[in-house]
Order: sequence, then C-alpha cells, then structure tokens
Amino acid sequence: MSDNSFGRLFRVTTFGESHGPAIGCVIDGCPPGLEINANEIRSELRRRATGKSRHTSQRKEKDDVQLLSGVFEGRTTGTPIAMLIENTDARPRDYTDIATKFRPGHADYTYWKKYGIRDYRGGGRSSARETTMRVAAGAVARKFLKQKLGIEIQGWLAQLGPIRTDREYDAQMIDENPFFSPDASVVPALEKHMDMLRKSGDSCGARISAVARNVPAGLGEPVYGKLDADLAAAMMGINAAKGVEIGAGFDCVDQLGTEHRDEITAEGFLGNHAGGVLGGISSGQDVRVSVAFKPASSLRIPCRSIDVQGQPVEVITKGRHDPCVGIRATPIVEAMLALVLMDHVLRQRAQNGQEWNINE
Ligand code: EPS
Repeated sequence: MSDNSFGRLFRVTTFGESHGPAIGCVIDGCPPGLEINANEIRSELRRRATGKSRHTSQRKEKDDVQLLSGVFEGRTTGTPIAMLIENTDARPRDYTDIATKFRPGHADYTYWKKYGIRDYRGGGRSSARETTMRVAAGAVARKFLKQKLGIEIQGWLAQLGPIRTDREYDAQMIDENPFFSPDASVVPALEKHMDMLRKSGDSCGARISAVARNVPAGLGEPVYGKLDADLAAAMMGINAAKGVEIGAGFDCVDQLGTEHRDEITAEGFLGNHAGGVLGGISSGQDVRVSVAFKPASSLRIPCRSIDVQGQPVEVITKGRHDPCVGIRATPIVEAMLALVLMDHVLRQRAQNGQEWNINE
C-alpha cells in the first residue's frame, strides 16, 4: 500500500493493523517548541476509545500511547514525532469463520480484489482501529492551532439513524454523554434506539458535524489544494464515511443565489452558507463540515455472500462491533479537521511568511 501518509507540510504517516502487535504514526514537519506530552494525547484518545458505553465495541484497549521521538523536555524538537500504541485486547479467533468469506458492505472484498492477500483478523489495515493514530496526530495539530492562532475545534453528533440530535445545541453537553450529542434531551431516545439495534443485531448510520472557530482568512491553495477539497478528502478517508458537506452542502441545490450568498457588511458576513470557504480559501468565518457515516457491515444477522473461490456462502460476523460507528466518530472528524487546518497553516506560512492573510 503506497498511500499511508496524509498532508504536505504537516505530514502524518500511520501504520499497523487492528490485530497486529501495535499501531503507530510518524508526524513529520511539526514546528519546534510546541509544548506537548503523552497525557494530553491520551485524553484525546480516551474520547474515541472503545468500551466506554454499552453502545460501542466492547474491545478494551488501553490506548496507552508512547511518544518515542520528536519531543524533548516536554516540547517538540522539530524532528519526526513517532507514536506507538500496543494492541492489547485483539481476539483474532472471532474472525476465523469468515477468514475466506466476504462481509457484504465491507472492505475485505476490495482488499482481496486489489492485493490477493487477506488479513482477516479484525479487518487488518482496513479496521477503524487505524483512526486511533489520526486522533493522536490530530491532538498535536490541535494544540498548535489553539496555542498559536486561537483556533477552536468542536464536533458533535448531528444525527443517529432517524434521530436528529442537534436541534438544541449546548456545547457543554457534548462531552457529557456517550454519543457526543449537544442535546441532552435526546439521549434517552438514542439509548433506546441503540438498545433496539443491539438486540436485533443490526446497525445504523450517523452524521457528525464539526466547526473550527477563529480560522484566519487565507488558508487553502487554489486550484488543486483548495481547503474544502482537502477537507472533503480528509473526511472521506475516515472508515465508513460516505458523504461530506461543507457549509450548506447539498442543501445549496434547493437554495436561490439570493439566499445562498452570504452578504457582507462592514460588521462582517450576514450568513455562513459557504461554511467558511470561498474559492477554496478560508474567509475568516467558521469552517463548517458535516460527514455521513454508513451503517457498519459487521453484523451477526446472516446474509448472502461469496467466498474467495466465488462460491455462495452465508456470512455471520462475530466479534465486538460498533452498531453505529458514528458514535465514536466525533473525535476522529475533529482530528481530521485539525490536521487539514494545520497543514494549510504551514502552507500559508511557507508562501506568505505568516499564518494570517497579508492585509491583517
Ligand atoms: C472494528 C471492529 C472491532 C472494533 C474496532 C474497529 O474490532 P475487533 O473485532 O477486533 O474488536 O473493536 O475498533 C477498535 C479496536 C478501535 O480502537 O477503534 C472495525 O472493523 O473497524
């Protein structure tokens, strides 16, 4: 596989499989002097971890990240930052029954078609376990963005299955329930929906939204490195992502130009249908993104499929799966947003000599 790196100037390379000895990443290009320690990264990882509630995978990983290089006396040195997490609760035997069968809707079919090799243990490289390292790297980016530019990133669960979860938005609530819902009043309905799915063995989709505040104008590289294009690629690269919207997204199809344009006054913009990006460049408004996650495909409800010989088989997936991968996706979307912004801050600095636009 030749594309395991992400970003140009803040370049993150991840490695490892769900049931291998460890997963890890290397960040190349982090500016020196940033104060960071492993505990700050661990607390971000805890937000994404499995087993925090009955509604997610019950695999119990400590995600005890080790900082192997690039940080000395609590500050980044400018050299590659290597991080490693040992996999301590892998259970490959859960997958022996499907070692030669394909789960419909799962990457194990296309990995087989592409490579002709099957690491059936927990999906191998295609497992969402890989997102651990996105969150770890994102924690470093996030710290830099906050400290140097005051950029704040917040994600939340906007919808789970049929339940809209952000009609009432209270940022304080987001980290106080296992769903990252900003509306406490829907949590009982979410619990009920997930309990019903767990009993039936089915799964559901979700929508995660995120905003970055205090983003300076000027980030984004026309025409092939647009900020919104890079955000879309980053979000679509998350496991199970099937759709990305920036600002009004697909709603813009129904809008008139007079409604969609965000009028500008001396006091600022009067709306943000653009999601903070115009012509691929940040406008100085909040950057807004929303991601659709499909219902997970590892189900214990039997279904039709084929084996590696092309013979018809019945597939049942055992193991400790997430009935809704979107429940744990909020920290991952936040991390990808941080990584894209970080990369573009460094790119802007490289060309313009500073992170903010030249008129400021
Ligand atoms: C995953 C399947 C499950 C999850 C895993 C992601 O793996 P397993 O069957 O090995 O328990 O537990 O999630 C994590 C381990 C994690 O850290 O996110 C999948 O198929 O993507």
